[in-house]
Amino acid sequence: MFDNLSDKLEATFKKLRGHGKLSEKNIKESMREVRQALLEADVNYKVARDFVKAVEAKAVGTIVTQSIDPGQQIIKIVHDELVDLLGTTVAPIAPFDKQPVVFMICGLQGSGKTTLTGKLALLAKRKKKKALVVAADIYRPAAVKQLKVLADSIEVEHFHIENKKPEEICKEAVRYAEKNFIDVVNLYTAGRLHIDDDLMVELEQVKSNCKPDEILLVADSMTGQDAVNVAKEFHDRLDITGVVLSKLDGDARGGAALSIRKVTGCPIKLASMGEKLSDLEPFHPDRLASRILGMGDIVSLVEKAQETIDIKQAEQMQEKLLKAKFDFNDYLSQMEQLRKMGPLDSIMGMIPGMGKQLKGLKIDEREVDRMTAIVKSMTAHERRNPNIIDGSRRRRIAAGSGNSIQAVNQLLKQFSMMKKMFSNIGKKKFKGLPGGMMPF
Ligand SMILES: Nc1nc2c(ncn2[C@@H]2O[C@H](COP(=O)(O)OP(=O)(O)OP(=O)(O)O)[C@@H](O)[C@H]2O)c(=O)[nH]1
Ligand SMILES: [Mg+2]
Repeated sequence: MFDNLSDKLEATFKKLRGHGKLSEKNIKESMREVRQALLEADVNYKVARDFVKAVEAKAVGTIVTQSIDPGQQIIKIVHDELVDLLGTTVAPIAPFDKQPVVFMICGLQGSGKTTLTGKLALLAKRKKKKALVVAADIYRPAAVKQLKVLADSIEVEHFHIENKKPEEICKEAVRYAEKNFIDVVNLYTAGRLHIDDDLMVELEQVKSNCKPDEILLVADSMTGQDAVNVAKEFHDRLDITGVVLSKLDGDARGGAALSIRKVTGCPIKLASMGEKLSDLEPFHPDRLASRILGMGDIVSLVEKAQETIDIKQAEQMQEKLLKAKFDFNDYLSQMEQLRKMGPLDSIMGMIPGMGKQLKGLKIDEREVDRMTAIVKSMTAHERRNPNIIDGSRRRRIAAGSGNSIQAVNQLLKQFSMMKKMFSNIGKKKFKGLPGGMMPF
């Protein structure tokens, strides 16, 4: 999903990481690239322009503050703006709390209306509600049949009347639902290839006859800005209550998703993520933003790091690590910093590029406790000069910390290996780690 956009943004942020600090110049350059990436993803040009302006203003504002890493700082700002663009919070659909709740489903031909009608019916069914699907497309008998097959497959009641107008079919359907204790009515309306006045008049009549609780427009996210224009016109005529983005599982470029709310002012409520009827999700602006940025939970990591890590100290630590000058005192303070941030394995999973490698790997906190105890049994002199720790010192440390000599040996071995590793690794490799965290 949105792969091209993700790649472009990632390349921009990577470049920024190469700079030591944010400056107006490198922010401007990056923002030009971000704007280009958005336009290539078919985002509405005004939306792209305003977006970049907002990010730039915020980024310039952070120049003066000490940043953890310029790339990450910008990612955080871009992420927040993306969330804002996509709607900030989840916009829920009408609850199934009265008899009947009426959903009107509209959209152009092929947008995914039939599929969504089935998905909503299945959702209701799973919540132990009685659902009804109503075929109000009188132009194509095949459409009525298709919906009937779908309804049968999930054992949901199907409603249609021959030789009646769509607005009459819908009105009858709601009346039927009221009499038969049906909880959720899904009105499937006809689509057109293009928006035309006849269609809009028909839909307006359905609306006025049925007073739907929700008028959902299905917008095909593969069609980019066309979907946005369609949504705008539907909204102008029908005052739709929500957009459903369909085919978000495909290789959509992102334009529709990123522009539609800003341009129409109408919330995206649901995301249709596949052809299967169970592939329906509430639309989460924050999750989509994270996915676009391909950064896993980097945002929460930066937030956590900002809250808990002493930046200056972390930077000094990074220096020491890379010069392989760190000792057991540094080791202890790193452990403390990490601990402040929460469970270690969740932290590791949040580090970009580490998530995948460490999937399934659990860091044993007891192991960390043990190592900490061993270090604490060392004298100050030993901590600063690990190479003086000979056999008798090892025995003393083991006894003092309640561990075996093997455990002490193991820690010392790991420590010296880590030191060696750091002296071999160029500074570049660990630029991305927030606050010079120890990558174990
Ligand atoms: N991958 C994917 N395919 C979808 C999704 N939603 C719908 N489709 C497919 O898109 C095609 C059109 O979907 P329909 O639900 O028939 O669309 P419609 O708006 O009812 O189309 P018409 O009745 O022809 O106007 C079908 O092949 C669906 O299987 C989705 O979220 N993901
Ligand atoms: Mg259909």
